[in-house]
Amino acid sequence: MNKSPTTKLRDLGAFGLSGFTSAAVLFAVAQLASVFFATASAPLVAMGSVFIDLTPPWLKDLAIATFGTNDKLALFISLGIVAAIAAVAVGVLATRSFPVAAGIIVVLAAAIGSAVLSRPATGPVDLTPIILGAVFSVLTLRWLITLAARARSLDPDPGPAPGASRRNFLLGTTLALVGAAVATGVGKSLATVRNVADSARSALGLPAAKVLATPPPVGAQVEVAGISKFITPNKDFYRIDTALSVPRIDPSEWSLRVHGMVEKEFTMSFNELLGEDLVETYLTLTCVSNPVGGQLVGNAKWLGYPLRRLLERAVPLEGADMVLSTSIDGFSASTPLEVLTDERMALLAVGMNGEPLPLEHGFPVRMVVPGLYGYVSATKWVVDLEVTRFADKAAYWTTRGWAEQGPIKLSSRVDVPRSFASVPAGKVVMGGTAWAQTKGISAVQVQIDEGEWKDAELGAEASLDTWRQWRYVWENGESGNHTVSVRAIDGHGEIQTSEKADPVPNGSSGWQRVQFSVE
Ligand SMILES: Nc1nc2c(c(=O)[nH]1)N[C@H]1C(S)=C(S)[C@@H](COP(=O)(O)O)O[C@H]1N2
Ligand SMILES: [Mo]
Repeated sequence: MNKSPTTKLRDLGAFGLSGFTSAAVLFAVAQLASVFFATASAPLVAMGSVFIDLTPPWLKDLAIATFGTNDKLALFISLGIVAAIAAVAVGVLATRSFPVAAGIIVVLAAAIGSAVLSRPATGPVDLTPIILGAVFSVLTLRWLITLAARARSLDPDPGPAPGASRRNFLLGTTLALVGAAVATGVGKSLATVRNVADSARSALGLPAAKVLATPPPVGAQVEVAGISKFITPNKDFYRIDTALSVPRIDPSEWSLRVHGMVEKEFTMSFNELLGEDLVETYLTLTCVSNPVGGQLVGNAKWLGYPLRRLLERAVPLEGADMVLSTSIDGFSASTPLEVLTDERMALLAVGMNGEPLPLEHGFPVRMVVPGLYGYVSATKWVVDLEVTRFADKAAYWTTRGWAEQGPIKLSSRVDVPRSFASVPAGKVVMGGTAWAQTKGISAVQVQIDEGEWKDAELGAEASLDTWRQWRYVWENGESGNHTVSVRAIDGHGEIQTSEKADPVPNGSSGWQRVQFSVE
């Protein structure tokens, strides 16, 4: 018996839909079950995390350049698309042989299972969600394939009413898809309810600092319409990390282990940490992936315990030159021991802008270190400090092609005018920011078109570790297209280099040049 092409297509569609639906069931069931296990027991989280760990630096950079801080959403969507295509293929394959299709689901589930097991802080019990997901998925596929076969237009034994069996198939598919959606929704709400970190954070009252930060002087915030805020609100603070799902740490269960090349190993609880003499400091954090003119930089008031004090207590041994800090989800950073013990205010931070750290910025405890890019210093959700040597250990990004040392490069940025902005003729007010943590900014200069470099006015200096805003008024903006370039001079008199460099391997450089037009 020969089938018409449309009938064949419709059959294929039905089987593809069965495959898609059973994959949706797999993810939904596993997602729901994962609420009761480690975060990384959820298939998408586990797969995504493995993918991120395998991402070469150029691809990470491209992802950030293309999607900015939506890079994680983009990853989830791509994973979803790949999974959907695979699922449709499995469904079509099931027409030939159900055991082979089921076998493929089992193999894929096993691969996801090994991704789950490869995450730090997961164990064999965390395989439960994917096992449940796979079982439900195979059962769903079996059921829908049977319904689809009955509904096949030219089935040798179509049963009494082919119309009715087609309806049954559609009903079954709808039921399974709705079930999957409900399971996902319930999983989401349960995860919120069970989020101990969230409730602990809301309940937490941070102690006052023993040493208060001097408030930024009046005039640190430069008044130019459209300029960035001198203090970045927590909700606007850039977020960069490898954590696909934000670690949820109950502070009462948090502890920090300090060990390695030290005379006295010790472990500190959250309450002990809060009992120490805490200090406040304003500090501008910067990401090594920040392109020239980029937004991966933010300035906040931090509350914490000086890492210097913590390390004094441990007494590092002769020959140690690095501290490897590790987070609960396996990220690590290697920071020169020297930097953590010299006079700068490197902190084990618990507070950000007067609040406990937001979950996505490291609750309950992270590091912040003046003068170093985040990837070599600012470990969020930190649980372990090992005093060691660069010769013996390597950190997360160092093993992925980024530089072992990451001092922040002297940089400046134009906030106003925005690229390709069109401004009224006459007085053109420009502004932006510049940073050289630990050295400070002594001057910012701007150049309009190919003109002379002119000094901008500087905002008041809050500290050497914070950025400094600038303002420049171009008195007679003439109609037409123009460019403005900016460069900074640090507190030691060094001029920002014009030499262009990409973020990989140790930070971007070059002068930002913005094109705009005067009406
Ligand atoms: N646990 C953990 N900490 C981390 C990272 C990470 O991926 N995981 N990324 C680092 C990087 S690259 C930067 S730039 C800063 C960013 O801190 P923020 O997200 O609070 O701005 O966190 C650092 N700390
Ligand atoms: Mo970063």
